[in-house]
Amino acid sequence: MDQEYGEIRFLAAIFGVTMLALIVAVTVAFPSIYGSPAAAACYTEYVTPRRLIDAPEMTLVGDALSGLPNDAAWQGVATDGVYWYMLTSESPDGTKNQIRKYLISTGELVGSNLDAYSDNYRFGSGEIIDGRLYVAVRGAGFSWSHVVAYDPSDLSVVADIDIAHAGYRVPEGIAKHDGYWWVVFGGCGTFELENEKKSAVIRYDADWGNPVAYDLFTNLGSESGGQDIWWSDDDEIVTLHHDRGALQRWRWTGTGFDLVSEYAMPDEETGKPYGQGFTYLDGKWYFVGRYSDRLTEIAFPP
Ligand SMILES: [Ca+2]
Repeated sequence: MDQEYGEIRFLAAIFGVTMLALIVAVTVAFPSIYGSPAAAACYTEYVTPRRLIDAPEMTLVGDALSGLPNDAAWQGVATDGVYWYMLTSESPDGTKNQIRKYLISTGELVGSNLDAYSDNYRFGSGEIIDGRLYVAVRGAGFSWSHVVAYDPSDLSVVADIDIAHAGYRVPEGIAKHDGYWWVVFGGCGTFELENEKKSAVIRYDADWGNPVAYDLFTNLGSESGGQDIWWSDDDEIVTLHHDRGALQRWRWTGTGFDLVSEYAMPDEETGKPYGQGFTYLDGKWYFVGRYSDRLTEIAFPP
């Protein structure tokens, strides 16, 4: 009897060691199963939100557009200097993804695509880059992240690009800088771990290959993630954090982003801070007023 147990235990031990070796081998050979190393960190680590203490306040200057149709300014804005392109993922009639084009000089609505993408997905913000309107689009969960390009003249789809990167979700804004695409994501990790709000910037090659993730949450803690991105000056980006109601400047170090400074956003009329997409034109910053149906110029403090 004892000898039999001994053999069973020996075989069990051999089996265990073999399985362990197999798991290690598979993990090393196929790291993408668990996402990039940075993505893996999203799953395991909760970072306590850093408090926004004594941050300088951004200054409300005035509206560039107001009285927009309900929810037309829900997500983001892009511009080519002649037109504003207002992006929304909501509308009172239930249609999800809409683009409205306004002539900046007069504020006149000159074009729209009120069924710009499948209702199964949601627009984030976007920008005019290389003569196209690029919009970040998200699906539910982790596995679906796209960038969709529109022809600015008639707002028709000209390209639809899968940019999914394991562990990261909710692409919210797009920039192009130094020959790379830079997409800010609103979250990584799982909802269950309350890590869903960690934001990151993912860099892609010019052909959208070779994604490299740069987590921003190390500095910010876990809260609602990045809503838009803009490369400013030589080596800085600006991002905005939704529920946090704060704008951040980050300096590119060559290997990541260091937080330079943070600014508190003013409130919309509803009492909630401006916290969605934005754009930059002729030295001025413009933010969508999600709850107040407007586009507003807001300045950095002197
Ligand atoms: Ca934008």
